[in-house]
Amino acid sequence: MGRTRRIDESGHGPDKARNCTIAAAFVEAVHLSILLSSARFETTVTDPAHLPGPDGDARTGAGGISEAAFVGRSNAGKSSAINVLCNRKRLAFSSRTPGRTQALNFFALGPADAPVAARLVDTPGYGFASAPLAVKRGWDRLAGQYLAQRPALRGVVLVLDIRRGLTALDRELLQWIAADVPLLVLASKADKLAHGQRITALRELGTVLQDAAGPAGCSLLGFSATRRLGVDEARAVITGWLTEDQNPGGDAPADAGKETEPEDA
Ligand SMILES: Nc1nc2c(ncn2[C@@H]2O[C@H](COP(=O)(O)OP(=O)(O)OP(=O)(O)O)[C@@H](O)[C@H]2O)c(=O)[nH]1
Ligand SMILES: [Mg+2]
Repeated sequence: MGRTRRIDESGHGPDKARNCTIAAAFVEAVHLSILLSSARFETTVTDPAHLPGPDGDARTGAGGISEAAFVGRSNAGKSSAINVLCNRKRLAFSSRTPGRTQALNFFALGPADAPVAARLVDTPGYGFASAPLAVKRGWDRLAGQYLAQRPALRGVVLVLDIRRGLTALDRELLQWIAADVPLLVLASKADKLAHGQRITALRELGTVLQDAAGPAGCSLLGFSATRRLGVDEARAVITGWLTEDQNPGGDAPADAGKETEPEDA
């Protein structure tokens, strides 16, 4: 049973120590954005046999290159989220045409002149009505297999439209994710809702996710690529996943992707 942690959209602490908190948060945000800002396109994969390596230990992935995958319904905002998190305009292609991303797109992280330090993976959106059956089967074969069997996978970012909530297809998607892989849910397009509606939607989602998320835990964030809501908090969680192996018990947030205490604004 997953426990859901909601992170305050503002990311700021109590007013008393406000200046200090903002300064510390700023330094932390800059630090965390460095790894993601180094993102560059690495490869497109349409056949699971061609996934990039090296993958470290075949069973545990230890010693391999850590990966974080972005999943969600078509048009939910996955590619837009990758772009804003990496502080880039067109790293991953966002589109008004549903189903635009029909492959796994790998983005390498870390210094360009050094071996790849970590990866982000943009997956094909699911659930667009006009998809032929062959495309739907192709999703299972490619993204489904990748999610279920990739030892390098350190975390999954589920992007959903805050106005739709967790749909039946999102629930199906959650079944593909291995039990020990943590989840970050970005309730995206939060700019489309007024503040009060946003809080209500997040509260409802938090409740639903407590039952739906796996045992590795789940974090929930209100998110907007256009208004840059939740960006620093999402970076902290994802960078924590990707740097965990290099820095056990170090800078990464100890509770990233795990915790509890729903908090309301
Ligand atoms: N208002 C608003 N629009 C957004 C946001 N994020 C994405 N969009 C828009 O939603 C549409 C789809 O965004 P994408 O990032 O391409 O979505 P996707 O999930 O990658 O879609 P597929 O690749 O087809 O699965 C685009 O027109 C984006 O500009 C957001 O936070 N707010
Ligand atoms: Mg896309």
